[in-house]
Amino acid sequence: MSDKTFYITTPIYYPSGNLHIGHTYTTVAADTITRFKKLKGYDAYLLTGTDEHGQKIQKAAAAAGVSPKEYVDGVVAGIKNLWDTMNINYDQFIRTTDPEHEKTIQRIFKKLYDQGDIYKSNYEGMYCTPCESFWTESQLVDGKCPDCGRPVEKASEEAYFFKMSKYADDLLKHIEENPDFIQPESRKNEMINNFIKPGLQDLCVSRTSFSWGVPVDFDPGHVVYVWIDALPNYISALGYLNDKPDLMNRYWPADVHLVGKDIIRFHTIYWPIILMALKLPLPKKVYGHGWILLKGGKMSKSVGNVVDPVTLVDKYGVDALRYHVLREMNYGSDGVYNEDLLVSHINSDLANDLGNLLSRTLAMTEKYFDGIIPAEREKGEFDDSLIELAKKTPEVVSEYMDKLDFSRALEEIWKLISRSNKYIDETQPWVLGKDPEKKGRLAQVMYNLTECLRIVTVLISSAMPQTAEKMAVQLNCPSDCLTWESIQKFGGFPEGIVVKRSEALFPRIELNKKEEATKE
Ligand code: ME8
Repeated sequence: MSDKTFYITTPIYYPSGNLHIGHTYTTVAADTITRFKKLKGYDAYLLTGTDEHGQKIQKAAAAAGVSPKEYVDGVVAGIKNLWDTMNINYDQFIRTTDPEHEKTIQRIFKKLYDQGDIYKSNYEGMYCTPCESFWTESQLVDGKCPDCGRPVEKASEEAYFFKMSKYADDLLKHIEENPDFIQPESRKNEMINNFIKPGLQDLCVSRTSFSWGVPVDFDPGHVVYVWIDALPNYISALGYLNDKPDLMNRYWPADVHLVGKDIIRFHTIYWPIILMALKLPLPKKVYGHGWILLKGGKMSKSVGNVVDPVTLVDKYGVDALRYHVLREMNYGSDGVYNEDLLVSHINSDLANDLGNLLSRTLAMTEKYFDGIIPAEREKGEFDDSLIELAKKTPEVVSEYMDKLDFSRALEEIWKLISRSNKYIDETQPWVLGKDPEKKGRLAQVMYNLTECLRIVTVLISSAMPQTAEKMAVQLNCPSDCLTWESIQKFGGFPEGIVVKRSEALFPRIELNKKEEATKE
């Protein structure tokens, strides 16, 4: 096993309804970087999962007439299917209802209580009696309960609190001394100026008004509340405070917590403070990506304006959707989802640029050389600039991948694809093919193109694993020519290989097919 480790996590999602294209983006991005790190020889570990406790779930289950556990089991099965559909190669799926997680949470709670970081007090808020829910002033809609619209009244309940303020100075110091800790940079300034510097409130970490949660074992009636149950999933999954801490020793601290900007505050303030209290090292980076927006604003389960990834995969295929979300979301900014953009990515980038490059190259190799490029080759004009680009692309892609700038990484791969297509126009193999004297030159042209396709296959394999597999089959490339090391030099496509052209990688989407998808 490699001694270079890489541990990355996604948020654990609420199983309060089916997940949408926004959750899909985060998880596809995490899967892509994990696959890329594995390609580069890292022992990479991807954790995802579900955040299953809380009043909302308890109520949804009651409304459905089932127990909370039955309710979440059903939703979680659907989420696991979604990740299979999206080709997500996670190493572990953690559920906050896993008994091991629950035990760890109880141990963490007790430890923090014993050392004086958690204390008992009263939680005050606005209470809706029919819904049995506490709300903060800011959550109210027109001064009424945001769930049912009925009046609320001031109330208080006994609760435990976590001493956040005690660690504020240490946190600020850590953030300032570790410029990579919060990414992108703009989010760092927001956290410091809007939240840490104005002063941190102690955090309410238990409730008595509902029961669907991890019980506080030394104080029956209290359940652990939200973030202190959810955030430690990143270490409970590794066996923290249980008798098998091997994964913890191997992978902690995490290299990246990948989250959306909606929860960056919890990951860069609450979570590091919990870790400081536990005397554990902090994650190396928390990366808060932007939102996928629909025309009307952020997609959300509660607003109901969601885009179902499974429908899109059925229509367009998994890699088209993976490519689209990764390409569309620029580093740190929001991206807009619409089906026209997805279709235009498929038709132009995938079918025209990539698909045509493969099919034209293989068709010509078959036509002129029965599928085997001869070893007698003659160098010529245009070769050098293509080869130069092919040689430097892997490193440039790697730099963007490490920054988690997937859009730019793909853009760099597509520069090589476009350059290869241009090389076909420049060298005009169909003209060379007519002249028996030019056989050697034609062989070199086909070799260079096939070699670029091999490099592209390796480079896209993390973002689009299924397409890379199909390309490898058509190129008939043995697996030792599909490694990261093998694309560090130009000329690794083996001699004597018979290429095998088959169906198009991405059939063009005709307008009427797209309209059918939109109608649903
Ligand atoms: O917040 N665009 O769960 P959640 C991009 N359980 N990403 C989006 C998105 C959108 N429109 N909508 C959701 C929770 N996401 C907690 C997390 S972690 C210890 C606990 C993604 O189901 C994005 O990653 O609401 C966001 O942070 C996450 O889903 C929120 O998922």
